[in-house]
Amino acid sequence: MEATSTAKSRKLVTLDEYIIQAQNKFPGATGELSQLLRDIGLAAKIISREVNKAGITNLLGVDGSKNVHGESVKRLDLFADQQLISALDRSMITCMVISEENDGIVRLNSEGGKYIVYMDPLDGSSNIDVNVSIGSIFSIYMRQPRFDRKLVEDDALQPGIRQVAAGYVLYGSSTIMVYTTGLGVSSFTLDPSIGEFILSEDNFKIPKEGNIYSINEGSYNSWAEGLKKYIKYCQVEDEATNRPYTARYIGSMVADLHRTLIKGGIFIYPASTRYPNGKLRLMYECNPHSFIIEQAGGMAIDGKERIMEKKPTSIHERSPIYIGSPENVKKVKELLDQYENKESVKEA
Ligand code: FDP
Repeated sequence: MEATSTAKSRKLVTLDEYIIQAQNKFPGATGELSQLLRDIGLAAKIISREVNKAGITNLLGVDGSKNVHGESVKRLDLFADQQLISALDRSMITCMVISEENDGIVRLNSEGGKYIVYMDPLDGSSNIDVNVSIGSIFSIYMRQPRFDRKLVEDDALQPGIRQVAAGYVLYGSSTIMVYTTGLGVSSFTLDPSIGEFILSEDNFKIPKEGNIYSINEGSYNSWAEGLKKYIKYCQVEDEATNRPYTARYIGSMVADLHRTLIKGGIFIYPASTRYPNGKLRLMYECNPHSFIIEQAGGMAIDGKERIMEKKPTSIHERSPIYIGSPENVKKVKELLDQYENKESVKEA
């Protein structure tokens, strides 16, 4: 009896319906951004299907070439890149794509298209072979209104605060799409039996403080002093502040960020000797996640300044990142200011 009435009162909303309902709240909207988000949703379903059967269809493993960063390219990375680019090209709304898999900008057929899309088609790719969660990330900007000349890379160099939408798709125990257009954060779970993303959470909020810290501690020796002090702070026993915190590090940014969004705490990828500017990419890893986390009430900084206010100088640049619950980020910033913002990163 109970179950029947719950089922009746709970209307399932698909991603497409949700996007159209959201668009209807803006009478002047052209529907182009909605179309773009739906295109990404469609590509995500195709990628999800291939990720799930990658072992069987032999899409796993390295294809032999290196991407622009000298990293081995896995076949699934290439597949995801192609799917997303062709989905974006189809509706003639996007003029340019910047992808982790491509050195320069990719001009699409619609030169006059309104949007520029950054993406990491398959983030966490070193986890593909071991069946650990991976994801696709996207970040969308409006093209600046200068249609008088050919598009150049500079047109894409806009700070994160100019993003009009951003999101990720996590291919985990289920496939989840999370996005924001600046009006809160929504998440959708793919129901493979009907091939639809179904709304699972509207207006996501991150806990103000969390007791999980997430960082690759292998490079501890080369961190600056303030960060070392923060990690020690996380490990101290103190009942009143719920310490010691728990350490969790998956090694796929999307998966680590998704957990942080739900459970709170902090994810850090700092500068180190190996990666003096951090490892993660400002435009298609740090900015889109920062937009989502801020929209959920969290914070994201590079140790000194707000990630989304950083002025990019190149499309593939890297940035350190400290992102998560506001109280956790404020605490690490306090220690960074006290110690390493006054000194440079220590040698190992
Ligand atoms: P990957 O190299 O497997 O693609 O930026 C890429 C990324 O994964 C992130 O998803 C992840 O958070 C990070 O690198 C992991 O780096 P470490 O192995 O150095 O911890």
